[in-house]
Amino acid sequence: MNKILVIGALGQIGSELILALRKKYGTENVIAADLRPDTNKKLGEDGVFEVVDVMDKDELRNIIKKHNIDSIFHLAAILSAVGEKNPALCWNVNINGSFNVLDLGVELGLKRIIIPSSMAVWGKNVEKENVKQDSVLQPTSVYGITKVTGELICDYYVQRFGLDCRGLRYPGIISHGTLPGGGTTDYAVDIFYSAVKGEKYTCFLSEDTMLPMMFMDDCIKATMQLAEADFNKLEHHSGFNVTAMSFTPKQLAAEIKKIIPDFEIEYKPDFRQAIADSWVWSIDDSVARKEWGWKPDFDITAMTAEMIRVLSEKHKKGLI
Ligand code: NAD
Ligand code: AKB
Repeated sequence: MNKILVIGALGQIGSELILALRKKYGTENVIAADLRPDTNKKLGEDGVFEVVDVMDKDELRNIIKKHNIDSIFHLAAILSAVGEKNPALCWNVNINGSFNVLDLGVELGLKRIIIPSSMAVWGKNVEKENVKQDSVLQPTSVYGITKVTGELICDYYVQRFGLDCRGLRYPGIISHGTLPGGGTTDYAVDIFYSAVKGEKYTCFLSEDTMLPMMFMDDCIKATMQLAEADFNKLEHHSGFNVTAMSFTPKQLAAEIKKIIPDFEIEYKPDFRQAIADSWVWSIDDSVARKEWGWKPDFDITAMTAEMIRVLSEKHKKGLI
């Protein structure tokens, strides 16, 4: 990868991935792009930022050519909760956007494309615990349906055109940088903002809703590791299972209370409960461990300590 384009660069994952990529490949070699302008110069200060709608194929082609891009991290997407409220938008962005990226990958002879998938690919008729790499994919959320379709079309481009396309099924990603963009696992980030501010948190999932999760540092590590893996050694391509931990809101609250004993939580499940109930409880990521050496660093205790440490500092400085 010599010249990289990150689409969806202002999002929860993109805003941190771009920093890691610029550190490794050089700021001038990593171009940020998003539908939204970088109004507070979050990413544009040190490097190039382009405004682009991934559904506008001609404009995307112009940007790829203008910067001699050879690799793309395509992170632009509509997540599960926003997707349930606007299925057509979710379909258009997630399916047509990915299709444009893949098609331009073939047309312009790009070296590598990374498109994340999600644990939302699972739904009906699948084991809830330690779900396997090649288990049944029957999601019930529109977001999950777009993610399964995205995986299948990536694999089609690998087989049909020899395009180097890769992806990971992220669990819920927990971070202290950029707020999440409208998913079902967002509670596991929001809860920390309330905790460090001394506020009671109202959780939109019930206390016993078990979901797989991962701290952002591990998410970046996994993404970079897969992106740099030897293509010839990969037996799978578009949807590697990865995970780091699984917990319920009640278990996370208990972990927070170990550091902030006065922390309080109440539960008022909303429409996101049905999405969470359709998902699995834990993931078997042994295939990623075998094919490209995946291993997480953060468990629930280490993640909680780091989230509270960083967000407490931000709160003291009046930044949140
Ligand atoms: P996000 O919602 O935080 O960010 C997505 C970014 O894409 C936003 O900045 C948005 O402005 C941009 N975008 C939306 N529509 C666009 C368009 N038409 N053209 C260009 N840009 C557009 O999402 P994220 O959490 O950073 O997720 C990145 C990827 O990882 C997605 O594919 C998502 O499905 C996947 N994923 C995320 C999580 C998670 O917990 N964050 C978990 C599983 C999978
Ligand atoms: C969401 O909740 O929609 C995302 C995801 C697990 O894909 N965080």
